[in-house]
Parts: sequence; structure tokens; C-alpha cells
Amino acid sequence: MPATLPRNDDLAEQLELLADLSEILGEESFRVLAYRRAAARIRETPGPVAELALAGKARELPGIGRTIEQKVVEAVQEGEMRALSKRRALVPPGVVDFLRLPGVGPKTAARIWTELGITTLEGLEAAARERRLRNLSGLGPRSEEKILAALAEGAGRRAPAEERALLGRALPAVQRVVEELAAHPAAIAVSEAGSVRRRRETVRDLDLVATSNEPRALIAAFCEAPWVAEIVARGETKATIVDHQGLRFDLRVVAPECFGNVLQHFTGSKEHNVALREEAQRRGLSISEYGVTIVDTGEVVTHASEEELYTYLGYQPIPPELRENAGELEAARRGELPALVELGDLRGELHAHSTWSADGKATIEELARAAKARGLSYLCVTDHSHYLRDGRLEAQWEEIESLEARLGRFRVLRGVEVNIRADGSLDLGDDVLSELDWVVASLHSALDRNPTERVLAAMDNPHVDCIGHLTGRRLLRRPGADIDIERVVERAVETGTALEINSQPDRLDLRDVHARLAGEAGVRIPVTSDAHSTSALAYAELGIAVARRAWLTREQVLNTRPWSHIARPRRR
Ligand code: DGT
Ligand code: CA
Ligand code: CA
Ligand code: ZN
Repeated sequence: MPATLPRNDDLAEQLELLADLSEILGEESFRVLAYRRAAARIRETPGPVAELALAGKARELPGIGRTIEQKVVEAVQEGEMRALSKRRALVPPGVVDFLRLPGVGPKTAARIWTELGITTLEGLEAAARERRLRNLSGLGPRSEEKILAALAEGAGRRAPAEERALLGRALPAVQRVVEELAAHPAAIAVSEAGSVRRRRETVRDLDLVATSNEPRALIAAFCEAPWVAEIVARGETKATIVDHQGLRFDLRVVAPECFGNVLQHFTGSKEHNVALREEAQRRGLSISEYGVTIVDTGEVVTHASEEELYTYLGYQPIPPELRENAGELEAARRGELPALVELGDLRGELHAHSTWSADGKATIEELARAAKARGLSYLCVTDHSHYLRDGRLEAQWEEIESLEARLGRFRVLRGVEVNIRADGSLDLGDDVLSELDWVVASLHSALDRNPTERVLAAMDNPHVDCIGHLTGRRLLRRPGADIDIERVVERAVETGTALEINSQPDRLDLRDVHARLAGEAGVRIPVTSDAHSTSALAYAELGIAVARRAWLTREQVLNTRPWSHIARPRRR
């Protein structure tokens, strides 16, 4: 048996590859689904799944049965799952790379391989250039163009040089570690730092700063924790580890007197810190992570908190989310920083999917009760228009009506998420839209075809209240539509259409800079979860993080208001 157990992300990758290969080989879809579900579960599990599997306990995790557990044991004992080795021998390695190209699913990948005999990205590129792909059913000249464009951007190739993790994955992980370290007897104060503390949408590694009078004991607790897969570096006062999910953590332990200085330094951003230091230099001060040196006298002043440090330097304390050198230092100098919106300010949810949408996991009642438990007072159900044809919308309204009596002081609103078609029209008629409390219109396909014009057309429809996930991007996967944000913001103001911040971890769309622009122009901006399950309502924390990075106050975030304030001025 190998000395080190495979990490959770290694196991998940094996299962995902197994799923891809099985699909290319045309195997039953329920198995493929089971592999993918297990891979997702293993990625999210904090403890080492390999160890659980060896003890026969991995099957206690939801989504993991005896068969998957057996595969994990094989991965531990033989380095690779047998089912994977077997299928790898059947499919040329390059064929799997085809799946990462736009418009290429497993069936198409299989046909490119078996019918055209192409097994590498280079071969695929040549075939697209020579217009040979269009001979396959399901592929046309447009597909060839798209594939060539994607290949030119490096799509399909593995292992991006710099891997980043979604904030939605990093934030719960770092919060758990902060809590665990803070509970250790050797810890005085523990804080997250770096890009995760600034709530950037993706992060490279996770930074932590702690104070202690016994740094060795705290470093030992950190490095020897059960969720640590690998110790990259271990010193007296700092250490770097990788956890079982493949996330990298950097911990620095310092003396309590200079906690403010160190935390400020390692929170960054680098650009913010450079600007802060330059400004201080002009006033005879030199800033480092150890303190502020008064250059004339050589005296070093330390600060136990960031608030003291910023105040000493003549600024209002600056929230971490604003520290990107984007005007925050000037505003803080003048005492004009905005009072940023907080998660607790939200009063309602304006974008959520129930079991009426095929991919929804919770009933309307379950969503409503969960929203109420989160302290909200209204929930707007916005299932996909596609599933609400042929009288189903009316049936949903009946369900909503019967619910209201049972829920007590909580409103459930009739909404919908309509699709903006390739020609800019909506896939529900005005007669239906006019009956609804709230209409979200979103781009879901053909993102490269006149996206700006289509969004503008949707906003011109008086029944559309909000544009959903403006660019349609999927973080770490696809860049999204190239939207002319200035024109969209201008039209949103003219028509009174809201632009949401969608809080799905891989969307965060509007992104921070777009949301800031929209906020400055006076656009009404709801922060929505786009939940497809009760637990996903919690994603609002991520959307609020984006809103804060966009400098937004409570007044600028639409769903901090009660529904009565939103409903009335809605119609123009
Ligand atoms: P990331 O990890 O790429 O998502 O972004 P950050 O901001 O967390 O960057 P990271 O982990 O390299 O460093 C954390 C903070 O520490 C960074 O925002 C500023 C500070 N810092 C790190 N290394 C240096 C350095 O060499 N010089 C300066 N001035 N600051 C540094
Ligand atoms: Ca970092
Ligand atoms: Ca770091
Ligand atoms: Zn949605």
C-alpha cells in the first residue's frame, strides 16, 4: 500500500474521468450519474475519504454506496480504480479532452473518434480547418468555428498553470479552520486574511493570521490536524499545508502587539498595500508587517488591531472587501466610505427554483419555510418558463395560494424566469407575464449572439422586472457573454429594470466591477440566491460579498426592502 493516501480531490478526479469515459463508451446513464454524484460528495467532504473507505465507513456518506467505496479502496491499494484503468485502455486519452470544447458532448466526442478516427486536439483542429467536422450529424459550420475559436483560446487543454478555487468552496473551508484554530488553547486571536478575506470571487490560496504566546503549539495543531493531506512547509511561526480537498492554507503566528499590522499586511491586496505605503512615505512613515516606523526618530509603532492602524495613519477603517486600490484610500481619508450592505439586511428572496423546475430539489413550501427560518419575509418563486406551459403556471399559483394560509406572516410571490431567445424575444407572452408579481429574464444560450442587444430588448419589455445573471458566465469554466455594460446600465436606469447579483458560487454575476458601475448609476440591484434547494439559499452570503466589493449600501440593494416597497413602483 502506498505511504500516502490519495486526497479527496484525486479520488473525485478519478471518478469524474470514469464518468466521462463511460459516457463516451455509451454506458448506462444512471451509473455515470452515480459517479458524478459521488465525486461531488467526496470533494465536499472535509475528512479523508480514502481512510473512511479502508475502514468500511465511506458508504455512510450520502451518495456513496458499496460499489463506490470499493472503487476508492482500489484507488488506495492500486493507485487507480480498476474500472477506470479498464476504460482508459479502450479510449485514446485525447478523446476525453474533446468534452471540454463548446458543443461537444460524449456522443459527439465518440463519433469524432470512431467515425473520423481523430484522437487528439491537434487532429481535431486540422479537421475543423479542413471543414471535415460538418460531415458528422449534429455538427455544422458554426460548430467548426466555435471549436476553432475555443482551441485558439487554449480550451480543452488540461492543468491550467494557476489553479484557483471558487470563493463558495474556499469560504466555508477557511471559516471552519479559523473556528478550529481559535478553539485551541494556544490561540489568542485567529483571522482569515488574503483574497478570501477580501471575498474575491476566486482565490489561489487561503491565508490565516493568528496570535499566540506559544506559536509552536499552534503550528503543531495546524499541521497535525486530521483534515491535512500534505505539509508543504513547516517553520517555527508559519506553515503551509494542503487539505484533502486540495485547498492550500498559509498560517502565520505572531505576537499580539502587532496583530493589526500583520493582519493588514497579509490581507492585501498588494495594490492597496503599495498605495498605502507610498502615501505614508510622503508623510515620513514606513509601513511593514511588523509596525509603522517613524523615519525621523526610528521609533516603531505597533497596532493590536487594524482599526487602530488605519486610524493612526489618518484613515477611516477600510473594510477588507474594498482594499483593491480602487478609490478606497481617498474615500477613507475624507471619511466618506459607504456603510456597506450586510447579509442581515436582506428581507426577501427574488430568485429561486422549486421542484416545478426539473432541476429544483425543494418544494415551494420547503423553500418558503427555509427562507422564513433565515429571517426573510417573502420569497419569489421563479421557476423556468419552459416548465410552466400548458396550464402548469396556473396550477402553481393555486399551490402558492393554498400555501399562504399555512405559512403565517410570510409572502410567497408569483414569479418566473423567462429565457431571452437568440432573437431577443422572450419565451412567454405578454399576456402571461402581465399576471406575474416578478419577472426575471435571463440569457441561457447562444451567449455569443448579440448578447447586449438581446438584453436591451428584454429590458424594453415593460413586464420584465429584472435581468438574471447578466453575462451567463461560469467561473473557472466559461467567460460568459461579452456584454456592453455601460449600455445595459443606462437602459436599466431608463426602464427601471433591476440587475441582479446572482449568488451561485460559479456565477457571481453581476460581477463586482459591473455591480459597482450599476450601483453608481442608480440601478436597483437585488442580491439573489437562484437557489435550487433549501441549503442554496445560504449562497446569499456570497452575493452580499460581491455587493460589498461593489461598494453597495443597504439602500442600493433592492431586496433589503419589504415587498410592499418593491411591488408598488414596479410598473412603469
Ligand atoms: P490570491 O492568493 O492570489 O488569491 O491573492 P492574495 O491577495 O491572497 O495573495 P497572497 O496569498 O499571495 O498574499 C496575501 C497577501 O499578503 C497579499 O494580498 C499581500 C500580502 N503579500 C504577500 N506577499 C507579498 C509580497 O511579497 N509583498 C507584499 N508587499 N505583500 C505581500
Ligand atoms: Ca491567498
Ligand atoms: Ca498566501
Ligand atoms: Zn434561475
